[in-house]
Amino acid sequence: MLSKPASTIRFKRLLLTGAAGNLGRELRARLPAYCDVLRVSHRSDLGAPNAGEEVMTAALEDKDAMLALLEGVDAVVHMGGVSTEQPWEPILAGNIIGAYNLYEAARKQGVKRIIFASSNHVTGFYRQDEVIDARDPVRPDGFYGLSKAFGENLAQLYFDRWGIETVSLRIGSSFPEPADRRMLATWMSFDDLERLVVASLTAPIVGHSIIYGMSDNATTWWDNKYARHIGYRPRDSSDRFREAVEARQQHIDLDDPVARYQGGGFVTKGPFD
Ligand code: 15L
Repeated sequence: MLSKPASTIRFKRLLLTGAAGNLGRELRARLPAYCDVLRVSHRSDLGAPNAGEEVMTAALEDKDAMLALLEGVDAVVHMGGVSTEQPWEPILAGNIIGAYNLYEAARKQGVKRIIFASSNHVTGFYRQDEVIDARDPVRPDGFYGLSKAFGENLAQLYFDRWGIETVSLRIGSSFPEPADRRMLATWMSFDDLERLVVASLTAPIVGHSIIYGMSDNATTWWDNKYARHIGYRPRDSSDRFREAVEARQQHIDLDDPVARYQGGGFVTKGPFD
């Protein structure tokens, strides 16, 4: 939790989807500092609301439930959906149909800004010796990355046609600590996640912007030069973990695609049949 909120701007009602997921749980604890009411949702029951919360159960593939979920909210932080490589069917339901239902509900309910949890796996088949930016062509490393690329394109369409703004966050690896040498480049602390989400919610004008979600790491594969208008300033860095991580993982086998590509382990996951 930040000792001082990242912004003094307050929303009346924010919606957080996927509130029981790994990052959803972090943001559930942090977003009340920025709104009068935080509406939290998940496909399964979240239990009783905390102070300042409204709890709603909604599966992303349930169109009617999604329409009700978006009623009366100022902005959405969309963390819901499938967040790992999985068989096609759950990805289709959560990330393709679910994303469509979310944007349709936003259009019908007049919601004007969505913060979309995209992923670095949209570009996971770039190599670890390449530095890319948000305008390089997508190279998904699986069906999960492909579904996130769909979500980003959907966001672009809903901005161009209906003026609904989105910041697509190509989140790297947001965990308490970087687990391996790949994550020295991809890691984002939970405090920086909060800074990134709040900057994306409060930047005056974003259209459809894409930004990689990472801390201020010395090693980096991503250049956020097209997202400076968002005003995200990471304050953490994976560097303080480097010694311990390198001691644990001295040798890297470059014949292994997991070590060669930015998507790491995702590039060899599946198929699942
Ligand atoms: C993701 O998109 C996943 O949601 C997360 O669990 C991590 O695996 C992360 O990417 C990563 O690339 O480390």
